[in-house]
Amino acid sequence: MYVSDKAGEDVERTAFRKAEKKYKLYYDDSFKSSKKKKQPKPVDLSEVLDFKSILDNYNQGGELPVGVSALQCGFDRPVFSLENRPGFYFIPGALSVEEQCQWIRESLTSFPQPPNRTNHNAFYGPVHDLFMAAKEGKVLIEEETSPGFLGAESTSSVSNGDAHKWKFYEEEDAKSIGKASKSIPASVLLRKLRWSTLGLQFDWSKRNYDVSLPHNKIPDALCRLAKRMAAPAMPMGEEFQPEAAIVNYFGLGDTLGGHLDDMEADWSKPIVSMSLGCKAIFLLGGRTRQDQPLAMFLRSGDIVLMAGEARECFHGVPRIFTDKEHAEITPLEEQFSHGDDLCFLEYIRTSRINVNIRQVF
Ligand SMILES: O=C(O)CCC(=O)C(=O)O
Repeated sequence: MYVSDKAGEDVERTAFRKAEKKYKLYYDDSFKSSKKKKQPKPVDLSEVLDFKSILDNYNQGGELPVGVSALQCGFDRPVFSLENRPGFYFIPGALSVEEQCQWIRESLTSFPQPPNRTNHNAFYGPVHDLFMAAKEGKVLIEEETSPGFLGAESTSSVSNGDAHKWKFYEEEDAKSIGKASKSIPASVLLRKLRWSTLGLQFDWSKRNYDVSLPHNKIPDALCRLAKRMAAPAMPMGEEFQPEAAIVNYFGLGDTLGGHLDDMEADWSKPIVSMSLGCKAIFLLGGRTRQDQPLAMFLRSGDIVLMAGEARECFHGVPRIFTDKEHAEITPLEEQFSHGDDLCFLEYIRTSRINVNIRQVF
């Protein structure tokens, strides 16, 4: 079945869709009948732009590939732009490993905390301390309307705003409650976490910012980072004002379909987008899905800025790599290999996080 999002536009046949299909994760059928672990189908990555090797080559005095320029903007590290995509900037390895670890911790522990909304809100209501609950093996259980329905002591409670309440229970207590109630392990819920929103809350159903929803300001440290990183893409003499951020969580096989980010008032201000965890492929298209997109790798610590004309370009993430060879997260694994950090290691080994920060007005 072909999906059409604009009259006359057959999305399935567009250049953007074809590129998405080219890079998407498919499994090798030859493993279906065998007992061996299923293997991803090999994909030709020869056309994927690699800013890490562009940077290495540039640092050694080598030439830049045709169409790629290094910005002369007095920034403290190389910033690359693309001649045929004005307003798009790539800062390879912008974050140190320590900074990456800090943002991974925040993305899993504090960013999904209410009043920030996540994809789980619609069904479960605001969920507190999900990462901790997953670490402790807790289970989220639905409680009937009448208070005291559940005998066991719950550890925290959530509500989706209607008659149903959900509470985290210790695994042992969950067993005694039995199968009569709906339940879901916190670890499963964590794996199903797809997005959270910071600052002004984005309403996906209306595709708009709902300023009436309760929200906290963007955390100061994230504000400072975004202001610093946005500088190469900012109009002369202006400072980026972070007002909202969307955090995307990707697990094995997850993708982000081609889209535009067009709900902010002033497109001269960039979206500051940071990558954490497993390597991904990013597609940067043109104004329509018919335009041939450019594919590029996004690694942990890379920052992308999209401002001006680039704000009108379709973009998406058709693939994340979770296998040892391609994920390229060894420095993170080393950093997270002790004590309390092991839970982050377990998560990030098969995941990618993207934090994109926006000036809304
Ligand atoms: O995950 C990424 O790098 C891109 C995220 C993105 O395009 C978005 O949230 O609009």
